[in-house]
Amino acid sequence: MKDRIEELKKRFANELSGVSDQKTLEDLRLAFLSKKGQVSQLMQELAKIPNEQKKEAGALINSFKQEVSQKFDEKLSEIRKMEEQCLIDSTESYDESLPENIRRGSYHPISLVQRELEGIFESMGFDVEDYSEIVDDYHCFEALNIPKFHPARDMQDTYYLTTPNQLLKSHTSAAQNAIMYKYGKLLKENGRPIRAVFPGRCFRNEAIDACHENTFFQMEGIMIDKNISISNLIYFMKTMLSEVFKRDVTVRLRPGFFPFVEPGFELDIQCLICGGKGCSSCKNSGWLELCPCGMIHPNVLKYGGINSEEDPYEYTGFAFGLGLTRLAMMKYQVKDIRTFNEGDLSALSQFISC
Ligand code: FA5
Repeated sequence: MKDRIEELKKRFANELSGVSDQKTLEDLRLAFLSKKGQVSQLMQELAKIPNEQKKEAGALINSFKQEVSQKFDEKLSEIRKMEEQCLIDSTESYDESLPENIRRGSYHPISLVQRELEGIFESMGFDVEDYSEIVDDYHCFEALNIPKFHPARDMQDTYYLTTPNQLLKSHTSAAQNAIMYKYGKLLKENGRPIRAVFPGRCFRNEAIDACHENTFFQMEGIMIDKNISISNLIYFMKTMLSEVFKRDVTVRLRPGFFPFVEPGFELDIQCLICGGKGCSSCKNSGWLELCPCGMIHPNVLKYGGINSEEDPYEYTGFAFGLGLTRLAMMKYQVKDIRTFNEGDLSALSQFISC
């Protein structure tokens, strides 16, 4: 048995030295260590030798088996290293000190303004909410105190789906009712004021010009608590504008009619493209409607489950509907709103470093 093992050791060493790939190595392993391999055969022979020799022979077979396994593992890692090195050697080499020439993507200017505004409002304790683009008539109009056939609907003609009662939202105010239901319980039970902004894409069947698109973005905001007044509204609007423009901008507040606020205002910004002289971007008026706002109408608070019929003024709040696309026009001095939807990369990629 001893001689036989010595002879197998030599054979294994000899064959192993000629192996240079994993497939041949696996064949060799099977030849020695599989069920029908040399080591198993030695074990079968062990049964036939005299009992007094079995102990020593068994120990020899075991040590041979361990040696074969160990050498096999060593060879395997050697081959793997070799193969890895071959792969590295065959890979195209490059000089990492060379200047790169990769065309990077960039955020759309409206996304940039949206993200900036979200950060500003978050820092003032507002939650940022998402809302769907397809809504029903109730949320887009009726919950906002605009009953069916109300003339105010004419200002927001939109696109109706073939599915009954479904339409593309014409303004982000369509989310107000859902937000009131989402946070109303916390307001009434824990006294946590509702402070939320909800940006979104809006759609209107609109005659398109330099400052009107049929698809544009708004960012709605609401704040509801006890004793919220117009002063709170003006404070948040002023803070937001000074943070966005990082310079003094001239704004004006004038009365505006929206059925879902009372009183309602139009907050206009002096056109930053022409400095107020009048141009196509501001329809030659020198001003651009940017952020209508007002105190939320008692009916809207009632439909949103905030106030009861008995006490319609228990909670009060303000709402605003910021024209995000127009804000992006003013911030980046983009003269024509259509630039944003044209998909012209040479125009849009200029905002990469903003
Ligand atoms: C509204 O949509 C109201 N929901 C806003 C509001 C919210 C009022 C809360 C009061 C309280 P308006 O239709 O004016 O209002 O649109 C708001 C802003 O969206 C406008 O000032 C303008 O900046 C922008 N906007 C409206 N229509 C377009 C359009 N076709 N293209 C680009 N921007 C538009």
